[in-house]
Amino acid sequence: MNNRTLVLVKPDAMERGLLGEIISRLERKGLRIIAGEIRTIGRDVAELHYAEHKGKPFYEELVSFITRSTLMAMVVEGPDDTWHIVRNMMGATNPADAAPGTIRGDLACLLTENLIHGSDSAESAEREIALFFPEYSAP
Ligand code: D4T
Repeated sequence: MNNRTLVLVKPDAMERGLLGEIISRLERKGLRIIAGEIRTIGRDVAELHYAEHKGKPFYEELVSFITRSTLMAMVVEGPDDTWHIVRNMMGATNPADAAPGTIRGDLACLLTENLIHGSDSAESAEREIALFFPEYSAP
């Protein structure tokens, strides 16, 4: 299913009270939140989610960051390639490089506190939805 993607509103965004702003941007774009939950994830889920980064110099900091307080996980639905629409709205990974008008470009400064995660391909979306919301994963 190519019209759903996984979004995480990361701990820094939750701590700064930006959940409403981020959801509002997604909704104003015309996307729908079809599932969502505020959770604190453990190291087990963080390691599965960030498996591709294991062994990189920033890995431990990344796992500590994503597990440090609550995040909001959600399944976002829209037209084909919704993952791509959300990635464009997020802006570049490093907020210092993210264009004005994007979530990171408008609301963040630091690579290590970049507010939001969105799946980076249709395959990642499927894998990540299965990890966070197995009841919404493709049959
Ligand atoms: P996520 O996965 O969090 O949505 O971010 P991106 O998809 O935009 O970027 P990514 O997977 O390359 O990086 C994951 C996460 O690691 C942080 N990071 C990244 C970091 O702290 N130091 C670094 O050098 C890099 C490359 C930021 C996002």
